[in-house]
Amino acid sequence: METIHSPKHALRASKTELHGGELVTPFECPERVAYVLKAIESARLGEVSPPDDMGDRIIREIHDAGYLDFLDSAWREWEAAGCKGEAIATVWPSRSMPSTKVPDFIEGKLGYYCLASETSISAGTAEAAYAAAQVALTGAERLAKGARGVFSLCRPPGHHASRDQFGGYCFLNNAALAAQHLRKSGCERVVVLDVDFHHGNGTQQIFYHRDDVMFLSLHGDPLAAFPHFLGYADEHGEGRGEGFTHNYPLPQGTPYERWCEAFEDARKHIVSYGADALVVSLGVDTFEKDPISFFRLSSEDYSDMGGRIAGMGLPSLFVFEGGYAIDEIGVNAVNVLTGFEARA
Ligand code: SP5
Ligand code: ZN
Repeated sequence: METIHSPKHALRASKTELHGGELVTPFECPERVAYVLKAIESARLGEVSPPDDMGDRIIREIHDAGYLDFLDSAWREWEAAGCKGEAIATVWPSRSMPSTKVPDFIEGKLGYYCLASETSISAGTAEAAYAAAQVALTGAERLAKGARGVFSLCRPPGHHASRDQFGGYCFLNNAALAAQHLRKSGCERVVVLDVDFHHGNGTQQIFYHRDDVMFLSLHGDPLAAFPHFLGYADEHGEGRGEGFTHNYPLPQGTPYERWCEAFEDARKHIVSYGADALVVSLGVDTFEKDPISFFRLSSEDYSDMGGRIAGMGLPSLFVFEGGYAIDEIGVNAVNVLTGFEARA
């Protein structure tokens, strides 16, 4: 299987994450990609190629223009305001302050365009996010040209980024961009299956009113897990999108057998939808040793997961999302891909 990868991911090297009331070194760090590349090599998965520059046409279809301008200028404006640390949102429009105005000052803009304050904006963040988007779009293009399986090794991840908000370590929604590119390249129906531990709130929001992209997510119950405010089982889509969103919130300690029950239900929806292509938001933070999550998958389970995904018989693009148990992140991600190839 071909991997698409850009060294520009390293431009995203934030020093701070707000975690348990402390500013810690982010879980979502550049070393994650180094470990995955090492595992790709050891497993002889296949060629690692740079992305093509696919431009910003699809990015502008998925994301809000004001939000994209904000991402481009946020770090500059933050520094110009004399701030010493990294850019962290501190105040939001909310139930009791429901203004929809976009403030002029960076502090207000951050609140407007941010959905979770653990994620700091630092120098180079926008450039890295743009490179990750190109990695996703290039993977989608390979699939559109006939590849059976491709791995877009995106970093920073994307599935928490909505049309106009960043957070959850995500800035541009790589999986949504890939799905949209597939739609514009001749696929009538595309499925995004999100197997990251966290609910893919951004992807769900982006496609919530559409029937041409089905979204399904298996994740830690938002009552207990980030992002808390989306991802419940009663969210099914709206308007034309009614019936094209499916959520599987799962409890603390979920073992692989229980995860598979949810997967098999999701598989039925995917097969009856009659999709032309599948985008997998591949996070491996479902791993038993993940430091911020609470499922109990083992490294071997990921090989089986890849086989089950291949069993759906769809051209599949794997878009990398989360996974923070650094020592095993590479083996776990690559197990999904080799498991897929063994059954494809
Ligand atoms: C892409 C992705 O996986 N993003 C995840 C973002 C999660 N950020 C907030 C996590 C809060 C975790 N609190 C867990 C406490 C564990 N003791
Ligand atoms: Zn995650």
